Amino acid sequence: MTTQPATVPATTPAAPPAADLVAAFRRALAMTTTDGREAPAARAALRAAAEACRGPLAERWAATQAKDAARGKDQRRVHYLSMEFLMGRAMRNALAALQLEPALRDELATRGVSLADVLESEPDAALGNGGLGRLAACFLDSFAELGLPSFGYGLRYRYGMFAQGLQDGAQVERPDDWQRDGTHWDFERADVAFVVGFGGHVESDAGGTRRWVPAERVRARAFDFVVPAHAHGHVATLRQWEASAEQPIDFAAFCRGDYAAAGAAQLAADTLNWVLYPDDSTEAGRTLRLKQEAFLVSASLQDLIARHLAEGRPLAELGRGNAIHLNDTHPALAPAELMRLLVDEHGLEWTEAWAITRQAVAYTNHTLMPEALETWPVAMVERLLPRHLEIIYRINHEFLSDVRTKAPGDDALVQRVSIIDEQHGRRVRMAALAVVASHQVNGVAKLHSDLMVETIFSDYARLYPERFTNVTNGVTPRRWLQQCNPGLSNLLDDSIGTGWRRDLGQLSALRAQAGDAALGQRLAAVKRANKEKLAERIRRELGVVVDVDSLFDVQIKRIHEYKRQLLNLLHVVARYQAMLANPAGPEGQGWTPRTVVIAGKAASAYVAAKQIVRLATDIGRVVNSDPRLGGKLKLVFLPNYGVSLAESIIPAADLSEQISTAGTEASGTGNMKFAMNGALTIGTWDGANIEMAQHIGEDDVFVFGLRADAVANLKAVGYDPRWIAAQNASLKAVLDAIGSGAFSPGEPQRYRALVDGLLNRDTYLLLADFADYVATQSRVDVLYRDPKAWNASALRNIAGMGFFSADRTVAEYAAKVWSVPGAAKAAKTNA
Ligand code: 26Q
Repeated sequence: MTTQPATVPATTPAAPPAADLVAAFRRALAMTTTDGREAPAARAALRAAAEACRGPLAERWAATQAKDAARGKDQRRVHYLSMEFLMGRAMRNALAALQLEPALRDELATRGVSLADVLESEPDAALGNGGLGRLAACFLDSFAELGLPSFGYGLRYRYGMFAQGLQDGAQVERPDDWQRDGTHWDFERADVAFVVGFGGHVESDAGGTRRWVPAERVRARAFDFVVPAHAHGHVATLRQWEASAEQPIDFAAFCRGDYAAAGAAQLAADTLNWVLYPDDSTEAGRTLRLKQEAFLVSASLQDLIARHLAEGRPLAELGRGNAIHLNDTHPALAPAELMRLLVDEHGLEWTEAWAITRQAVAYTNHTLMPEALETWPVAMVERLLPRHLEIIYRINHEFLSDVRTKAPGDDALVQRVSIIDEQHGRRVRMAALAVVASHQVNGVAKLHSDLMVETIFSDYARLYPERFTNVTNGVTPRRWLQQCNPGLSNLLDDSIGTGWRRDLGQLSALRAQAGDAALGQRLAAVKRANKEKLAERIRRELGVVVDVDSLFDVQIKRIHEYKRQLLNLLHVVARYQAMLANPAGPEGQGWTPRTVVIAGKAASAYVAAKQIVRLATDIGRVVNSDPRLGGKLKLVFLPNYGVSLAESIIPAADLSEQISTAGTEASGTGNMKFAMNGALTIGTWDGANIEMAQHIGEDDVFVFGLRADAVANLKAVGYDPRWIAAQNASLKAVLDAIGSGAFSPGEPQRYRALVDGLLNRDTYLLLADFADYVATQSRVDVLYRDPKAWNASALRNIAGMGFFSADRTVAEYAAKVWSVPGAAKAAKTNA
């Protein structure tokens, strides 16, 4: 399958002459450094280099907007609303897109600075928690590459995801001051600003029109983060809103000398942009979170309508000309706000406005966990957004009368599907609002989409089956292969040509060469070089020396019980004990040396997740210093996981751990990044692991554990973890060791509750899957000892990953969810 862009011809833009860049770089450097004779610090060089890229990026942005506007009435723009965009660094991507890397490298060299150091000095824009935020960032990259008329919309958080440190092995959180040196990549649009209201009351005017009179008014100012394509001059835009008070200071209060009162409105506005909320928000933060969501939605939709009208198109065509996509329910106030703008502000009839809204809105669900589905107390919505609540009530009223027509007399159904939950103290169910307002609702991998309509959305799916669909996730091959793994990229160019960079489906050509031992050895050499770099980083950051020839076994992702980092740790302890008990190894074959790498952040309020982090560091301390192992087992926890750490770990991984309880991981996207970089996967039959196994070939994936239906059955008949532990001597020894303080001698009870939780409940069935997991890890060991077979399998893994490009994912959304003209045909001819 190929994934050529739907709308943009594959032309290479005239790259700006390198000499221009160098001149601009020198000018910018002269303005930022105090002493022109000394080698600039990496950060000063970074700023100057970014400054030099801004001109060409701005030109591309203007050309893209002009081209999109000129498409006229057949055009459909996509508006991707997300509370999170986990962009990471931008410099390397900009240099690649503008083809300026060699010139900058040379210029820096003359000043005694290495490009690598400059790139490393860039802070991550970590404006997201995890997969959902990174997916949004990958989509922007594909929007650019596909030339899709689009805007990403988000908030310009002052502090992103917290920085994670370790103190005595436990996680500590520090603010992530990613803007401390200023921001390099965004363009303030002084002419783009809207007022967003909160609180107040609703009145009726003489004609009966409802009008909201907010008590608080905040200005939303636009900052555009520009994401360039590589193969042509198109750019994508991430428009991030920053709040400021309409009246930044209360002058009367200032003159009275009451400075706190004078600045109160600005402070209230500032808090809107203050921090990105983690996924387990505390009660205290919830009001602010709801305000953030409303702020994003209102500013973005006002911007959308203004652009539509400025292009001379009538409001009646708003739904035809614009797709509004909800990245999970976080922006699910959008349909209510759009109705308010269309009916109250622009005078449309309710029915017409609703038709427009339904035509525009679509929603992606990213989780099946019922406890993770967002709801807001009606009282809170009424206080902050009184008019929106009225609108939600009316949407619900009309929806429920449709339900009553379809299922007369089924009051229980009406209660279950209502947008207002009356059972838990009256709350607005954001997922219900999103489903009711959307023309398409999708999950992010086949299994997830199937389970979505069988479980959380089963009632809605029976009422409106045509609304539900699947679009399997993908990742951008530019960042996750080309840029993070230049060694492998060159090898691919040599063996299958360079076309894979825009059309990842071409990776399949590698399959025919998978048996080529020489190619396998070249792949292994690339991997080894990447492992050396990672080993050096581990030594530098943690002081732990790891064997570059050992199997690098990696699990990096948010720390969550369902992702089962703890199962990974149980295996490490089991292996440790087995190595001590039997130094000769299984069947006298010796132990395959392993380096287990774990990284990930635990939400600050998530006690169990933080315990897992601490246990990982505790086990690592004991194992890494035990001389009896001869260095054949190491466990390292790398702190402060984020996009750039992932870019350095993934290319160095031999084995990718994707071990969630089947049915819990909606998709996963890290799994894709690893396989693309030639790691083999050990994983459950969950999320996108399943489709990966189907594309790669099941023989080349280490699948283990209960499947989703078996998990559900086991829970239904009654699961007894204690019985499992009693049957398995090795498992029992592992739990005894952890629970009795073998890894926390200073505090023997530290993990008692964690172990008791496993024995008493084991919500995520770690014990049920333990034996199969350990046995499967032994098969991994055996294959690793046969480099020829391992390399061939790694090549087949890469060959199977063409489908998992975000370019394919976005093309699929464009065709079947966003109805972008031409996209369906392009997707079909390219399928
Ligand atoms: C909710 C309410 C209040 C505050 C925060 C939140 C919140 C924030 C973030 C809820 C959920 C999230 C993040 C979810 C997420 O990242 N999901 C992941 O999405 C990926 C992309 O589709 C999937 O690959 C992962 O399987 C899924 O876990």
